[in-house]
Formats: sequence, C-alpha cells, structure tokens
Amino acid sequence: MPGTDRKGPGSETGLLTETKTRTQRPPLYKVLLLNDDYTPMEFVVHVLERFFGVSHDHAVELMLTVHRKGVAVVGVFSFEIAETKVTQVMDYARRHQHPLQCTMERE
Ligand code: TYC
Repeated sequence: MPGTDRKGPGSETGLLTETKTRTQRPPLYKVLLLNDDYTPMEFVVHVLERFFGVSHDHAVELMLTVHRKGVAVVGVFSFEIAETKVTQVMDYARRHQHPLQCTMERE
C-alpha cells in the first residue's frame, strides 16, 4: 500500500529507545476503628497505645473521634502489617469480651 511504510514509529534512523521507569509503591491500607455503645473508653485508649504506639493524649483524641464520628483511621500500613493490627485488636477485644470492631480498607 502506498505510504504505509513511511515514518512509522521506529522507522527513523538513529532510533531512540525510551525506557519508562515506574517506581512501584506497594498499596497502603487504612486501619479503621469503629464505635459501639459498650466498649469502655479506657479500653479503647489502651488498645490504641498498645497496638498503634501512640501517646496517651493522641490515643484519647483518636478514641473521642471514633466515639463522636463513628469511625476513624488509626493508622496506615502495608497489607501484612494492617492485617496483623486488625487481628491483634479483634483478638484482644474478644478476649476481654468487648464488641470493639477494627477493619481495614485499601487507601
Ligand atoms: N462509645 C463508647 C462508649 O461510650 C466508647 C468507644 C469509643 C467505643 C471508640 C469504641 O472504637 C470505639 N463507651
């Protein structure tokens, strides 16, 4: 066919090879704490200090945000770490017979 072999991509002399570099970042997951009517406030504060390494004042602040708004992000982690936090919190709450719920979602 006339014209089909002219100036297509790569037809020039001295061909330039462009390598696209993409930095792969692992997906991050938000760990969410949910409010309920029964789990004592001090227990939630303790959970936040123990499993999320936050100061007492920050733990109180986070707990009150969950209490008032129903939910709050308490940390952002890789999938494996987020999953471990959720399991730790759920196991700990269950062992203490509190209905506290903790979940994760992709950021
Ligand atoms: N709403 C609870 C209460 O009044 C306290 C609470 C806060 C429970 C945060 C769960 O994730 C939670 N005792």
